[in-house]
Amino acid sequence: MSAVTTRKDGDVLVVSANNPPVNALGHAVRAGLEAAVKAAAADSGVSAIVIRCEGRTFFAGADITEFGKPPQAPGLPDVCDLIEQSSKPVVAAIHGTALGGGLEVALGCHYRIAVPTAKLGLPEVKLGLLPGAGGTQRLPRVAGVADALPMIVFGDPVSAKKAESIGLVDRIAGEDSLEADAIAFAREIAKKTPLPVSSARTDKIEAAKADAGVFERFVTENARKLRGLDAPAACIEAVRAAVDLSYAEGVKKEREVFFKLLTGNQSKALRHVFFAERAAAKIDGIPADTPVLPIKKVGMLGAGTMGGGITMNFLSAGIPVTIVEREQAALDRGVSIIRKNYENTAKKGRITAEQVEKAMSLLTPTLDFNALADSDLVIEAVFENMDIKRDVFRRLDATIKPGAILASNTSYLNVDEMAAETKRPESVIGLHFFSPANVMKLLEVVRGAKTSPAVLKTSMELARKIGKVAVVSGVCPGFIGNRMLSQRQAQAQALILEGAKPWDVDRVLTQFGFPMGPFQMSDLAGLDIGWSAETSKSESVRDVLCERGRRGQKTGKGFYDYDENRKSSPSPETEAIIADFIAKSGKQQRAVSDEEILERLLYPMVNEGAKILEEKMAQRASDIDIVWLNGYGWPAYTGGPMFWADTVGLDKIAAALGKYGVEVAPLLKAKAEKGESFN
Ligand code: 3H9
Repeated sequence: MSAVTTRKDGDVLVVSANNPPVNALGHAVRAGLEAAVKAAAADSGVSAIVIRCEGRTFFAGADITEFGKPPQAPGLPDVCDLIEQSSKPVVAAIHGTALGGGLEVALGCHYRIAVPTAKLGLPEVKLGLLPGAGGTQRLPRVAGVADALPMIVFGDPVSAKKAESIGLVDRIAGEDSLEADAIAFAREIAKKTPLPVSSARTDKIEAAKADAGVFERFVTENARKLRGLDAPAACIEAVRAAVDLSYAEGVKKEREVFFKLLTGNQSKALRHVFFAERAAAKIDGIPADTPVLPIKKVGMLGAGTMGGGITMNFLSAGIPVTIVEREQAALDRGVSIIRKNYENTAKKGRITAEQVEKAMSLLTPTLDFNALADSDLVIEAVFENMDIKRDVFRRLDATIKPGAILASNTSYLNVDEMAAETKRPESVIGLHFFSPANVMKLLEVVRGAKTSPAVLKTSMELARKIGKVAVVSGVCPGFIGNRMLSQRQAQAQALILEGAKPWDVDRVLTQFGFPMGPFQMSDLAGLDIGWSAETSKSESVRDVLCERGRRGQKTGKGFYDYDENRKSSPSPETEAIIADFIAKSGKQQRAVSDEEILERLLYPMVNEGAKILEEKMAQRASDIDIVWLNGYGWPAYTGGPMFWADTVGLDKIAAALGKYGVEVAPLLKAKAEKGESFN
């Protein structure tokens, strides 16, 4: 079937695109649109044109898979221009999501009609790009600079209603009568002259010219969000050109910047992330017809910080949860924290009071373990200790109905050992949520040796339902994320014992793009997690810090000193403690360069990632990237550790690891020697 077909409804030519799944504007679609508009021009029986899409959505953008390949005419900017130059009015009929190039096509049209549930946006910035088919020039002219700026710079879509209020949509159609309403609309405006041509409009540009501070204000207000990124700054620049320059000059500028961004590393990385996220949802080695088990009731064992956070994910998705604790006080505390979290979100206006009550009404707190019996899935979040976990799995196996999934939220321990305590190891899986579990996007789905395909597939589907980005991991200590983190932690400790200062280590990582470094992270989490005053023997810097009451932000001091506003400053006491350790070891403090800090923190992680791949603990290198991007704040514009390693060069990394005395993983070594990459 061809990507674009036409039919006549009286004097209206209805142009329909059909390019599943999202009607991306690939070459065949562009060529089809061009041919249809040209045919309409030549046909005296046509007085207006409707452009619409089959399937679930209006054009969701340019075809991202074509980027980086030789361009094939007609280009999207030319198609948009051709539509705009049509002497017969063109109406865009929008349903689903009109995104990127899709919205640019709609902006090239003279009129736009949308169903109430439609969303319209220019998300190119999320791919490290800017709209490259006139979007940065037409949207400000149609919707005004103040509304166009955030749409282009942040890339979030707006609703049809909002679009109507800013002049981006001319009319709202019936949800189920878009095509008919669009044809009626086209007939109505067919004789109206002159045609509204987006690129020729000046009214809203004049208004922006009168408000000289609009760009400066926007930059100042959003400085933090834009840190480190190339594309948002380029977007602002392009919109500024829409105000300062003619349309033709503005478009020239847009195109120039688009190609610069397209070939830059940030966009390559962000496009990698786009496809990596989608690849992560796919499970290797299970039959396509594997069933998904119904999960209508969840049981949660443990109402602590993790248990409560995990519970909220299900409540928010409308799935009832029975939560079990051993003591009433702990249960009450857990439930009240859940409520408080919801109420805080409501205070910020992100959910309504009714939604708070709806979520809470789905929660059944109890001290009775047997109340979990009819759950479809039980997740345990009890203390991280194998003996305790083993015991819990024995009890779960004896209590929970057959066929139900038994999951552990362990962040480190062997899921197969837990499964071995049950008579249904095929139903046992690891669901490793990250703290705070109601906020963090990542879920490591740990596939045990005997986990059944149905249990695995169900867990992945469930993750999507509760808004998580799930990655399949094999069973190994720390799974994918924490296993790599421990390499970084070990190097961070080693670095400060050679002379690097904790604040230098943190600074190098934040400059790289992490939200915080390892020592800031320790101070935030509390240095005394897993430390005990009774057994502490001043054996590590951490021991001594804790012994001296420096237990992190909560005590006003840790690696850093904190003022009453929790603002940190380097601590002379910490520095002295570290110097003491170095002196006792008989070594000399030395100056450690920023370059060495960065290489020693990140290269061993890549090395561990290579081992994880080799052992098949991760399905693909890009899954490792997704773990680090969503669970640990690795900056997306570098693509994640494995993609980043490719851009650095595996030979360079292997050589540096050798220099620092780290044994190079065989897979990394082999790839480096052959000049290969991970992705
Ligand atoms: C652009 O437009 C540049 C222009 O300004 C200038 C040009 C000169 N291309 O996300 P899903 C695939 S840049 C190719 O799971 P959902 C996707 O990989 C573009 N493929 O569905 C997946 O494949 P698979 C600006 C695409 O329902 C499948 O479709 N536009 C594209 O959860 C289903 O996707 C954007 O950035 C594409 N543009 O969400 C919008 N889009 O099944 C990007 C999707 O093999 N797209 N695929 O894994 C989206 O945000 C979501 O896909 C959407 C649907 C919200 C539309």
